[in-house]
Amino acid sequence: MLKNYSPTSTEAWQQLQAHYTDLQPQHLRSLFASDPQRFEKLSLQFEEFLFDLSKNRITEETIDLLVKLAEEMEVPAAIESMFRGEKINVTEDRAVLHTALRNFTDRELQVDGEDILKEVRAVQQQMQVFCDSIHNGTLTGYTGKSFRHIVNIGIGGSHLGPQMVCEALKSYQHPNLEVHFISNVDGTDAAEVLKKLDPETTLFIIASKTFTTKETITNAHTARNWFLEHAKEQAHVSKHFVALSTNTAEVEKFGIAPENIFRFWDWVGGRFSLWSAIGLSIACALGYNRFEELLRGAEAMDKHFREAPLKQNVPVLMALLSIWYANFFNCQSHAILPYDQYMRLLPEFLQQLLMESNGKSTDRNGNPVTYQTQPVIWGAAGTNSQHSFFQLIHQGTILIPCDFIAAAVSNNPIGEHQPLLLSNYFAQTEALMRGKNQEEVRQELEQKNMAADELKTLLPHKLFEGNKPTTSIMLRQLTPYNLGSLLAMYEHKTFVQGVIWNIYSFDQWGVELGKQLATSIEKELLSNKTADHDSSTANLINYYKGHLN
Ligand code: G6Q
Repeated sequence: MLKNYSPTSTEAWQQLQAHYTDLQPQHLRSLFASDPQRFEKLSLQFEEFLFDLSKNRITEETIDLLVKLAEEMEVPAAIESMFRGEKINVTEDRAVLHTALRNFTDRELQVDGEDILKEVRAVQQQMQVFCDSIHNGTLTGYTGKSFRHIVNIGIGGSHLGPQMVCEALKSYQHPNLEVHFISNVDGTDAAEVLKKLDPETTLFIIASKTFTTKETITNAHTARNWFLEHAKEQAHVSKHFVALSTNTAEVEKFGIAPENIFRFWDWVGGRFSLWSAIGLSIACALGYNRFEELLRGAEAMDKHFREAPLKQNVPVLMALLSIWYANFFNCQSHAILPYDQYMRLLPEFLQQLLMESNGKSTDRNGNPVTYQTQPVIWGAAGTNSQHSFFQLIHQGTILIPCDFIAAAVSNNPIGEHQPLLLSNYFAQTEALMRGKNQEEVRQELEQKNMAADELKTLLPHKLFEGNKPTTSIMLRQLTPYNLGSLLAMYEHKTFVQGVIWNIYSFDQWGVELGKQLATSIEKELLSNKTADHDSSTANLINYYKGHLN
């Protein structure tokens, strides 16, 4: 079981505090200048990836102390507990085994007396047969036409992962299929997607672990009504609707036949579920073999995470860096900057993964934590983001650690685009690290023959402090396999941060209160009843009711 004590009570924490005081004033420029081996010492390779940590505000001593912190917080034992299927999701009394979904070994893995790997393989087989029959045209719509549109209806963990992966791997997509996503309960989402579809060639995938999520069930009914307006006969529904769920009873109530249900299990958390049946839209879009490559890439990272010593363990080191910035530099945000248009939804996906998992303020004893936990995750694709918010990262008053992610080989090698993209990628981390000092700005302005007065006025605005920490993650090419490894890395990083912060990463009670209130307010909106609210909420509801006609 997971250990349970505050990280602040460890010896390493105290040592890190002292070390921070020494290191904080030092500039990355001088750290590079004083150690020609800095890159070699502070970078790691994993298969086709290069993880360059050297532009972070760290030294080898920082890594040693952070690793000591991980040891004192018993991270290795926690990793084993997760892989072995112990019920580490204590508040929901569940195991956490998304790793079992990409475990291709022939060993057994028992949960509550069942070999879950056998069940996993059975569903994977069902998914493969289904995808193949869509691609080879043996599975058709009610008029005998092949499917051309796949629509995933789901929200949160049943939406963000599949959508992000489908977008990231678009260049591998089956040429005759288009994938669409409906998630928001705002009718606009469904309306805009349905407009583009032909009911005869559209397959709806209703993705919901619980099958009770209001948004998804409402969207599913809207889709079914739209479909029936065209298809007329109820019997045709079974040819166009399938479900991905752990709750077969609710799915059958909705009218989906048992053979059209792709199961998964309560030990798969929503935001960790793209590897399960929830990934059916991915498998349909790419073909099952490529979906399997994604799983195999994740499996390789799982193996590394479980076996590599902490000091060479990529997810562990990535987690420790985040702890270093959140708890010692007091950074309250972290930017994810993929220099890859296909990966532009990665920040959104990681927002849920990290913020829903570790946005907690109660420790495992049930006490309020006394230190910062998850910072805000945000970001957008480069180079677009350079032309919007990079100003603040370079010259603002807050320190924002960034992950810069790029593939060496483009999936769309057109003209000089890739060298141009990557020159920006390299330039930004270099600029953030180096900055531009007085002397450099002065020289630059003098070369432009600027008048002394003007130079004096402009100089302070052109200064760049530099010393901004970045981690560069490079991969050879964006392939299903490599994407699998990258996502698994972030999943494990998330877990390690939670272990060190002594919080439970796999529940999400914080989303419940809003849901409960929405359910009772919905009743109020659909009737003449009024309930007791604060004056703000009451007047907002009145405003809405006053504009109904
Ligand atoms: C993820 C969360 C949450 C969940 C959605 C959808 O970890 O639990 O985002 O995925 O609320 O839930 P259902 O799949 O049950 O519809």
